[in-house]
Amino acid sequence: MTEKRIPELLVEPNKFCPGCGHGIINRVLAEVLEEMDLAEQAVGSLAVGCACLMMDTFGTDWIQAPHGRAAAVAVGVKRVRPECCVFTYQGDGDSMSIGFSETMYAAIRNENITAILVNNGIFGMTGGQMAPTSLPGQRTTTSPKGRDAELTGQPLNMINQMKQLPIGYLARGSVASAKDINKLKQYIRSAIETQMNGGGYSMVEVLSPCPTNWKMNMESSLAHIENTVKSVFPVGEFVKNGERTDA
Ligand SMILES: Cc1ncc(C[n+]2csc(CCOP(=O)(O)OP(=O)(O)O)c2C)c(N)n1
Ligand code: SF4
Repeated sequence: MTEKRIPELLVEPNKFCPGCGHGIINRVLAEVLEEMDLAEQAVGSLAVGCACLMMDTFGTDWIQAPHGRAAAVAVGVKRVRPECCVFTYQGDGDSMSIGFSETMYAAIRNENITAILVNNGIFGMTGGQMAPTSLPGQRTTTSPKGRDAELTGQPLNMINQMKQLPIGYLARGSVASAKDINKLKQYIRSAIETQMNGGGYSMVEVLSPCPTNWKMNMESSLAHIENTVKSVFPVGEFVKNGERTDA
């Protein structure tokens, strides 16, 4: 068996907690950008959260946006540098809570950017507070008795919010297994191909573990995604080449 080469874009070991899904997603994204020969043309837009730890270790060009505003900043970059491969990389607290409006309006306007939204069901960096995606009954530091959906609403499903829009590509993947990681790579590749072909807005949501704040080990956090999280947030492709796959 030949050893797999570490992508050159991963210039230093990542700084995420052991078992964090961000490290896997970083690796997949780096592989896709290198295989598509886009490493030099890629510009990432980051705002807040653990995602920002990749700024030092992932060797693309980066632009730092205010909390929630990564999509708005990415749109600005893409409009003035259309030859670049412009992507956002954000957690769910950042992109779906404070940045809900910016995330949605980039999709509503069918902006030609790629959004990678990491759904770990929690605000990771700030200590495990409830996120829009926290599951009913999920214990977090701000819902210690479990999320009460009567009081706080049901988890936000961004795919459902976006799939009726005239956009290019929409998928939800996961890092729960090797099979899922391979599919995730195809989804991210399809999203970036959509952008580079001028096909409009593309978004890939990724179900990802936060073992530190979920207070689980890596194995049980991956089993939790497989057995519980996926039943609320189904994985698959929902829009491809501008057409809904479930219509
Ligand atoms: C204006 C502003 N308000 C609050 C914060 C604090 N803050 C930092 S990261 C974060 C949320 C991160 O959660 P998420 O986007 O889910 O990413 P994760 O860390 O889980 O990957 C918040 C609220 C901030 N940096 N700036
Ligand atoms: S706090 Fe959670 S999301 Fe942040 S690096 Fe650690 S495991 Fe990952």
